[in-house]
Formats: sequence, structure tokens, C-alpha cells
Amino acid sequence: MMDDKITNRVRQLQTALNEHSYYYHVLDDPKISDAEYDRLLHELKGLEEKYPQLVTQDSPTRRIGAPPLSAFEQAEHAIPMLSLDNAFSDQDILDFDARIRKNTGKDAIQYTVEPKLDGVAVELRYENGVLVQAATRGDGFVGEVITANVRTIRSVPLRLRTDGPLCPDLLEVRGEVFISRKGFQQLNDKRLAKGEPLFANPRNAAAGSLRQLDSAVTASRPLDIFMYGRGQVQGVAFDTQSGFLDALAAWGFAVNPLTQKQIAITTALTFYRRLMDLRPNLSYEIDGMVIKVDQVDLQQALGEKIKSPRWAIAYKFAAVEEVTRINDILVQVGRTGTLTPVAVLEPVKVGGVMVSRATLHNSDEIKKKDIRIGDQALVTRAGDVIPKVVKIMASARTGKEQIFEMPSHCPVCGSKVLRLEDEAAVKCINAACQAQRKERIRHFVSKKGFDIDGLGKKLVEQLVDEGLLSSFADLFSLKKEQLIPLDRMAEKSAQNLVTAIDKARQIPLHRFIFALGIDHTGENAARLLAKAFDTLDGLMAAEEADIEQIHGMGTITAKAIATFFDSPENQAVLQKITDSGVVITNTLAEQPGEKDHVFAGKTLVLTGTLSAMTRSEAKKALMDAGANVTGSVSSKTDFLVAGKDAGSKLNKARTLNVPVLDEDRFLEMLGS
Ligand code: D41
Repeated sequence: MMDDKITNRVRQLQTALNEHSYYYHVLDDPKISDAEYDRLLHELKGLEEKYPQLVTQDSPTRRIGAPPLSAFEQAEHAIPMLSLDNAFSDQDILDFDARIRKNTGKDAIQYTVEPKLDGVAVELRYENGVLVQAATRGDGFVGEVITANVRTIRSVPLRLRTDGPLCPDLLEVRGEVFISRKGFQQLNDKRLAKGEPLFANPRNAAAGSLRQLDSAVTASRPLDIFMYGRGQVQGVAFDTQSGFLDALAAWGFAVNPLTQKQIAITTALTFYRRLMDLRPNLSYEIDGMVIKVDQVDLQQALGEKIKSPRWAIAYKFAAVEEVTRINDILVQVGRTGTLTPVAVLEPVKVGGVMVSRATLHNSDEIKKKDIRIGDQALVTRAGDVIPKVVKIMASARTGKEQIFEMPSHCPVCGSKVLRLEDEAAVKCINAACQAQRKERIRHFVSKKGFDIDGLGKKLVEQLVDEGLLSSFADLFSLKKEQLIPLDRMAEKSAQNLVTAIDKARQIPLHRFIFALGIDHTGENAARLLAKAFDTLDGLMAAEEADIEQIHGMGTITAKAIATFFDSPENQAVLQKITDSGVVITNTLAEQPGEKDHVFAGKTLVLTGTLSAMTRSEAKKALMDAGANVTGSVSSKTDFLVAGKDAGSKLNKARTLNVPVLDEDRFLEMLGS
């Protein structure tokens, strides 16, 4: 028994669910809750089971539940999937442009550039607007048919949207399947828990996930896709690559939002640098930028070589990964007593910088990655952050590698270490430990604290080792005569240091609080305290409950602060500091009317590029206005300030309904 009503309901559910998939997975802008989506999908599944004749190829139920294959079929690409030539320098790119200008006889060429994703290239075939086949690139001529697996990718449209250009009879679209960094992390965490082998990187995880004979396995993997190229197309023509990408977006495909359309070659080079800056903050891995001649008639005139088109090139980022030997594992003791294992590496150049140390974070990390002394390790350096060991090269093991054990006693002061419950960190809790003392003093004199010129790591160590500096207060009674006899010190350098210390005697309250290095108390918290309590005495007199009441202050931080000022030892040091002529002023409380600033007490996140100021200038201005500035968008964020080319944070803010300020609006509010 079948009536029109049921047919209509099934068609309505199919359309609505595909539509909601698009809002959620392509636009990052869901219109209904996950629960509501599941409810609709459940209803559709029920109806399709009862009336199988209503199942269509593009029904959202087809994303899951295809029977497992025993092998992949092969499919020849109607038009070979070429690869890309690589460029490694600006000169290579300028040569590429010169070649193209010469071969086309044009003075200037317009390019469209896309980030180069490090994933798996695939081709999707749509007949009359419906996805009928997906295949891997294979050797470029013949690939494997992975249609059921690709259907599980939620950002792949099962049917083209109709608000785009007229639906072509045939459309082959090419793109890159990838897994986000976070998805990769979660996938490997799950595999670790189940004792399964880990994927080495997101690219391998994406490739492995696409190569499953059972698409239920693929469906459980967080695959995503960006489209960038065309194969065979009938029923529609494109004049430009940028126009093609616009059409793809209108048909419901995900196109990389960082794509730059119709730009000059010099602009492309500038964008390459910008992409390098953005790279560490992207939610997925990229390994360069692809530059394509925008005009299709010029592409055709240029033609192709055997393996790659003459009209496109990949400008790869320099490798920031190298393999080297872990010669030893040392343990460093930080300011708060945390023991951090550090790999001593056979020195190696990574992305142009010599690297001889890499942090191993903690003993759990070492266990998880099974890092041993003597291992060959893959080391990365992302931007200017501390080098990391990505993984060890298990196949290079000789059997002579040594397992590292975290020491039971502090390597510096010898006192027994403690592993706190629920924390990965092992701590030396001896406050008199020389290592902690050195780190505390370094923090005290650092740029954001007392900012004492010329008092670097080496000199702090020397002063502590010589017994001249055992607490913060000692710093202000140092005499030139005590310094002169030290190694690498002379009359002049000793005098300079004394002068620098003298100059630092006057300090704003928030910097003074930061300098103390109280647990969990960074710049933000220090500023909040300075604002709330006005003077050091006011702060010292505050109860934990008073501190906790400050907007933006966490309970753990409040507790740490109260505990710090409760300690008689700390009180004595503070007394000595103020007795030695340190003058603490509150520059934050002095600004009139500031408490009423629209951003006071608000939490903001900055993203993208501002034209009127740098991000750190904006941060400073906001903090002066009494705002908190954090790095990631959450439900606690009051505003997202979105400059040019804002990326994933903007999407997140929209998802969470966090108000977004563009630069003009931001400056207006900041000035008011
Ligand atoms: O993001 C990529 N990995 C990417 C790969 C991209 N953005 N554009 C590409 N364009 C092409 C041409 C110009 C040949 C259509 C590509 C690739 N090819 C490609 N990926 C793997 C092999 C070739």
C-alpha cells in the first residue's frame, strides 16, 4: 500500500536531510540540532525500509549501510588526473610566470591560488546532478572505485544544489579528501585505547580510511573534502578557474575559503607568506600553495606535459620535519617544579633552523610514543615553537635503544618528586630547589615582569650558583662590587646591571603581580587583580572569595593566589622587596572612566588581520580597557573580533552564536 502522501513525505525528508547536511558540513552553519537531524533520519530510514521502492541513489540513508566489498573495482579516468610540478622558491614561481607570459604572449596573467592540502586526491562523477561514482587518483589513469566510502563524507553532496548554474548532464569534480588535525588526534586516541596501530599522520589516516572495503569503517572516520578541479564535463562551460570554483560552491561543494581569485603573481607570492603564517593555526594540514592560470582558454593554449599541466604549479613549503637520533633524554625542572623530559638530539637542520633539543612534555607522552634513548626520531618545528618529536622510526630500531624512566627524585635538588592525582606532570615540591629558584628569578626579571635589561638566563644561573641571589628581594641589594669578580663580568657590565635594576625599581602593579610567578597567574589574571585591588596591600588583604568574585577569574587561579599571599615566607619576601625601594604604582586603575568601558570584564578573541593595528596592539588596548583576551572561541567568549581572512574561529563563533565584530565596529567600540 503506497500513497502519494508517503512518497511526498519520503521526498521531503530526503531533501531536508541533504539540505541540513550541507548547512552543517559545508557551510559550518547548522540550522537544526543534531537530535532533530537524527530524528528526521530515523523517520526516513523507517519509511525507506517499509517502502524500498522509494529509496533513491541520493537519499541521505545511502551514506551508510552499503554492503562490504571483497575488492575494489578499477575505473579509468575519462581525462587523466595529472599531478603538479613543484616549486620551492620565489624564483621558481617567477620563472613559471615568465614562461607562461612568453608562451601566451600576454603581458600579465591572472592566477587563482589555493592552499595545497595534504590529503588524498579523488574524482567524483555526477550524472544529471546525482553522485554516481567516486574514484581514487590511482596512477592518474586508472583509479579504484570507492563510491560507498566517499558517500559517507558528509560534506560531499549526494545531489547538486539547484541554486547554482544549470545542472550539467555530466560533471566530474576533483578534490582532496583529508582529516583535520583534531579528527586525526581523536582517531589515534581511540586506536591507542583499543591497542590498534597508530596512523603516522593525517594523510595516512585519510588514505587508510578511504581504502576500507567496509564503508561502515570509513563512516566512523572524520573525513572531509575540498574540491578544486574538473575532469570530464558536459552541458556547462567555464571561462575561468575562479568561476568554476564559484559554481562548485553554488552546487553545494566545499571549496577552500582561503582561495584567492584572479590575482597577480606578486600577490600570489605575498599570499604564500601569509599562508605560512596561517599554517600552524589551520584546523587541517597543508604543505604548500597551488597556483593556477585563471583563464581556461589560456590553460588550453598552454596545454600539458606528460604528467602535469603547464598552467599550474605547486609552491611547496620547506620541509619542517627531519629524522635524527635521540642521543639522550634529560630532565628539566621548571619554575613551578614540574619535571619536563627533554630529548637531546643529534643536531639537525629543520626548516632552516638548527635543532638539538626537543621537548617530550611528560612521561605519558614518552610511553604513548614509545620513545627510547638511541631511537631515530621524526622531529618537527612549527613556526617558532619548540621542536617536537612526532614519532620514532620503529623500523630503524637496533635493539640497543634504552627505555627512559622518569626519576623518582629531583635531578637538581634530590628531593623526592610527586605525581599529583589527575595530572600528567611530575613535580619537585621543594620550594628551595635551585632549579625552581633560577626559573622563578628568570620569570621575575623577564620582559613582562620587572624587565631588567641584560639579566639573561646565564647570568641568573651564575648569581644563584654564587649565592648572591636566593630570593627576589636579593636582587635589589646587589652591589657592583659583588658583581665585578664574577666570570664574564667587568666594571662596566656590573655597573650596567646595577643601573638596569635601579631603573626597574618602579613598576606597575600588574607587572609586579605577574613577576611573582604565582601558579596559573599569567598576564591576564595579573591585570584583573591589579584592577580589582588597586594596591599590593589591598590584594594581600583579600580573601579567596573576594578574588574568586572577579569577573574572568577562575577558581583554581583564585585559590593559588590566596595560597600564595597566605604564606608567611612569601609575605616576608614581599616586605623585603618593598623595603628595598621598589615602588609599585597602579597604572591600570588610574585611567578615568575606564571601569565603564564597553569591553571591561568581557572576554574577546582576536582573529584574522586588522589593518589599523597589529594583533598584539589590539590585545594590549583591550587589556587596558579591562577585557580578557583569549586564544580560542568558546561559549564563554563575549565577542570575536574578525579581521581580514578570518578562518575557523569565525566559523566557530557563528556556530556558538558569539557576536562577531568587524574591524570598523571593533575600533568604534574600543574608542568609545
Ligand atoms: O590541494 C591540493 N592538494 C590540490 C591538488 C589543489 N588545490 N589543486 C590541484 N590541482 C591540480 C590540477 C591543476 C592538476 C587540476 C591539485 C592537483 N592537481 C593534484 N593533486 C594530486 C595530484 C594532482
